[in-house]
Amino acid sequence: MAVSRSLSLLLLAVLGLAQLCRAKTVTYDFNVTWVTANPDGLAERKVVGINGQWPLPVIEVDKGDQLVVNMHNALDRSATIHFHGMFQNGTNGMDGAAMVTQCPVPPGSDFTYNFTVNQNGTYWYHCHTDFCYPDGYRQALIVHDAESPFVNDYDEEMTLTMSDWYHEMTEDISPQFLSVYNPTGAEPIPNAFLFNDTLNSSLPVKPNTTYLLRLINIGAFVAQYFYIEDHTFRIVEIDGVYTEPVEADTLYIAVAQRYSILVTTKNTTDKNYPIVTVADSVLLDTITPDLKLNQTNWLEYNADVDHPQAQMTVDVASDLVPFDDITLVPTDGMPLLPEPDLDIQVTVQMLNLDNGDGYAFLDNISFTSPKVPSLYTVFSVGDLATNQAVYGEFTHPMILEHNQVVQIVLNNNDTGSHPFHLHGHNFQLVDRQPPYGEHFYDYADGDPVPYDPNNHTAFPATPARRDTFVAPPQGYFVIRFVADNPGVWIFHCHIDWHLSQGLAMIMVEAPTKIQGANQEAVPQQHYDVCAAAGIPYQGNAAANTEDYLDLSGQNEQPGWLPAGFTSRGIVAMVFSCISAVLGMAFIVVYGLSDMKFKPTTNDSQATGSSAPAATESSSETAQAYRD
Ligand SMILES: *[C@@H]1O[C@H](CO)[C@@H](O)[C@H](O)[C@H]1NC(C)=O
Ligand SMILES: *[C@@H]1O[C@H](CO)[C@@H](O)[C@H](O)[C@H]1NC(C)=O
Ligand SMILES: *[C@@H]1O[C@H](CO)[C@@H](O)[C@H](O)[C@H]1NC(C)=O
Ligand SMILES: *[C@@H]1O[C@H](CO)[C@@H](O)[C@H](O)[C@H]1NC(C)=O
Ligand SMILES: *[C@@H]1O[C@H](CO)[C@@H](O)[C@H](O)[C@H]1NC(C)=O
Ligand SMILES: *[C@@H]1O[C@H](CO)[C@@H](O)[C@H](O)[C@H]1NC(C)=O
Ligand SMILES: *[C@@H]1O[C@H](CO)[C@@H](O)[C@H](O)[C@H]1NC(C)=O
Ligand SMILES: *[C@@H]1O[C@H](CO)[C@@H](O)[C@H](O)[C@H]1NC(C)=O
Ligand SMILES: *[C@@H]1O[C@H](CO)[C@@H](O)[C@H](O)[C@H]1NC(C)=O
Ligand SMILES: *[C@@H]1O[C@H](CO)[C@@H](O)[C@H](O)[C@H]1NC(C)=O
Ligand SMILES: *[C@@H]1O[C@H](CO)[C@@H](O)[C@H](O)[C@H]1NC(C)=O
Ligand SMILES: *[C@@H]1O[C@H](CO)[C@@H](O)[C@H](O)[C@H]1NC(C)=O
Ligand SMILES: [Cu+2]
Repeated sequence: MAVSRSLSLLLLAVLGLAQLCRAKTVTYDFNVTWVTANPDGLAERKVVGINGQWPLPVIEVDKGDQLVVNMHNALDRSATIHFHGMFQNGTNGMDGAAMVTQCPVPPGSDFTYNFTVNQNGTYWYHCHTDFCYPDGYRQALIVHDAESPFVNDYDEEMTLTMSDWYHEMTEDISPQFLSVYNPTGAEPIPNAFLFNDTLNSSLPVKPNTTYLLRLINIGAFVAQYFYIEDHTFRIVEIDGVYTEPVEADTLYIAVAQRYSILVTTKNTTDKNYPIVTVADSVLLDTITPDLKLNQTNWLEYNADVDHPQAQMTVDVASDLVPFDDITLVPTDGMPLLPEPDLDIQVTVQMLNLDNGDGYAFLDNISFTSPKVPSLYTVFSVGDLATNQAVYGEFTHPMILEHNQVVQIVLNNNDTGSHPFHLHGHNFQLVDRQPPYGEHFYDYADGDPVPYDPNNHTAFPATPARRDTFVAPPQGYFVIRFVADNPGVWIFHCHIDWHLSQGLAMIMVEAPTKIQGANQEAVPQQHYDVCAAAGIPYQGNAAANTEDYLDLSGQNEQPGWLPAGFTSRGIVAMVFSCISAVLGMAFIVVYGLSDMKFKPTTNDSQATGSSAPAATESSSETAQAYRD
C-alpha cells in the first residue's frame, strides 16, 4: 500500500516535471497607442492599437505556459488587461480588473502581466477600466491543447470573433448614456456588427474536411445568433470547458461567451454558403434605420462561383431557436456540486438615483469602486481581511471561505437579459428559467419570477460549466462553484454599459489565503503604477490606514430618489411624456423635485478612463473607478 502510494507519487512528480519541461514562457510586448481603423467601411475612427496595429494580435499559448505581457500605456487614458476566463490561481494581482486587483495604469506607465496558463481552450483579453474595450482594446486568447478530446476529429482550426461596433469614441458616448437626459438608461446603439473585425469575409475551405471554429463574442453589448446555411456542427467547448460533442445548428453567443464547434464541409465545391450572424435586436431600445443587424460571410468552397446573401427567414427572433448551453455535459464528468455552504441570493434592478442617472443594482447596491483596489486592502488589513466591512459597502463584498461550495442565485427583476461573468472561476449551470429557446421571453411581461428553492426543475447530474451565463428577462439563474481559488474576484454583467452603471459585486475568496502566494506574486511595479496614478494602495476601501473599520469618506453611490420618485417607471414615464412634448421641460420636473444636479462640467463618467485623481473623496469621483 505505502509502496504503491509513494510509487504513484513519484510517477506524478515525474509527470509534473515532464509537464514543466515542456512548458515555456511566451512573452508579448504590447505598446498600446491610438491608431485609426475603418473595419466596417463606413467610418474611420481612432481605435486602441497594439504596436501600431489593429486588429490586435491574437495571444496564443499552450497549456502550462507562462504568459508574460509587458504593457506600455501610450494612450492618453488609463488602461489594464483582463485575461478573460483565466483562473489566475495564485496570481490574483494579474487579473486586470481596475480598482479590484490593480490600479488603472495611467498614461506613460508600464505594467507586466505574468501568470501560468493552466487551462485549455478559447479565451480572450480586454481592457478592464471604465469605457475602454469598446474602443477596440479586445482580442482572442487561444490555449492550444495537443491532447484535447477532439484533437483527432478536425483537420484545421480558425478563430473567429464577432462584436458590436461604434463609430464614436466611448468617451463621447458615455456622458450621454449616464445622464439625466437618458433616465431610462437606454444603451448606446452600435453602428455596425463586425465579424472577425471586418465584414463580408470569405473563409476558404476544402471539401470533406473538418474545421474547429473558435467563436468568440468580443463585443461590449449585443449578443449574436450564429449559424451556417445548410450546415450543422458539433459543439465541443464552451468558455474553456470541453463538452461531450452535441450537434446543433444555431447558437446564441452573448458578449464574452465562447463556443468551439466542429464543422465538416461538404464533398462538393459548387457552392459557397453564408455564415450568418444576427444581432439580438431585442437588446436594442431603437433600431436605427441604416443599422445592418444580420451579416453574411462565407464558407468559401469555390472563389469563382456566387457568394449569395443569406436567405433570411421573416421573423428572426422567433425562428432562430438557439442551442441551450445548460444541456451540455463537460467531458470531465464533474458531478453536480453538493448543497452549498454559502448561498448568495441577489436581485438585478435598474433604478434612477437622485442625480437623475440610471444605475444598475444587485439588491440595493450599485457597485462603486473603492479608493484602494480591494486586493490591496486584503494585503493591508491583516486579520480584518475576513471582515466584510473593510471593503466598503459599495463594492458589495461577499466573504467566501476556502473550499466552500458557493451557490449564486441571480434573480433578474429587469426586463432585459444580462450575461454575467465571474472572474477566477468557471461555474456549474444549475438552473435557469426560462431556458434559451422559444420561451426565453415568457417572463418579460408581468411580474418577475424569482427562483423558488422549493419548486424548481431537476438540476442536471453533470452540469455544464462556463464563465459567462445569460440571465433571462425577469427570470433567474442558479450557479455553483467551489471556492478553491483564493482571490478577489469581480462578478459582473458583461454588458460594458451595465458594468459602468454598477451591475457588479466582489467575491473576497479565502482572504487569509490571499495574503500568502498572491501577495508575493504582486511585483513592486504594480504599486509604482498606483503611485504614478495618484491612487492609494494601502488601507481599507476608504484608504484609511489607521482604523480599518472606519469607512468614513468611502466612495458611495449617489442618493436614493425622494419618496414618490422611487420607481424607474414613474421617472421614465414622466420623462418620455414630457420630453416628447416639451423637450427641455425635464428641467421643470427636476426643479420641482428634490433631485440634485450633477455639475455637468465635472461629469466623472466622461473621465472614467483618463488619469485618475483618486484621492478626491466625492461620490462623483467614485464613478470614475467603477469597473
Ligand atoms: C510606443 O509607440 C509610440 C508610437 O509609435 C512610440 O512613440 C513610443 O516610443 C513607443 N514606446 C515604446 C515603449 O515602445
Ligand atoms: C459588405 O457588403 C455590403 C453589401 O454587399 C456592402 O454594401 C459593404 O460595403 C461591404 N462592406 C465591406 C466593409 O466590405
Ligand atoms: C514571471 O513569474 C515567474 C514566476 O513567478 C518568475 O520566475 C519570472 O521571473 C517572472 N517573469 C517576469 C518577466 O516578470
Ligand atoms: C487540458 O486538457 C488536457 C487534455 O484533454 C486535460 O488532461 C487537462 O485536464 C485539461 N486541463 C484543464 C485545466 O482542464
Ligand atoms: C480572424 O482575425 C484574427 C486576427 O486578425 C486572425 O488571426 C485570424 O486568422 C482571423 N480568422 C480567420 C478565419 O481569418
Ligand atoms: C472524404 O474523406 C474521407 C477520409 O477523410 C475519405 O474516406 C472519403 O473518400 C472522402 N470523400 C470524398 C467524396 O472525397
Ligand atoms: C462525403 O463523403 C463521405 C464518403 O465519401 C461521406 O461519408 C460523408 O458523409 C460525405 N460528407 C457530406 C457532408 O456529405
Ligand atoms: C436583416 O437586417 C436588415 C437590417 O439590417 C433587415 O432589414 C432585414 O429584415 C433583416 N432580415 C431579417 C430576416 O431579419
Ligand atoms: C441596503 O439594504 C440594507 C438592508 O436593508 C441596508 O442595511 C443598507 O444600508 C442598504 N444599502 C444601501 C446602499 O441603501
Ligand atoms: C423582484 O420581483 C419580485 C417578484 O415581483 C418581488 O417579489 C421582489 O420584491 C423584487 N425584488 C426587488 C429587489 O425589487
Ligand atoms: C412551481 O413552478 C411552476 C413553474 O414556474 C409553477 O407553474 C407552479 O405554479 C409552481 N408551483 C408552486 C406550488 O408554487
Ligand atoms: C487552484 O490551485 C489549487 C492548489 O493548486 C487547487 O486546489 C485549486 O483547484 C485551483 N483552483 C482553480 C480554480 O484552478
Ligand atoms: Cu447587463
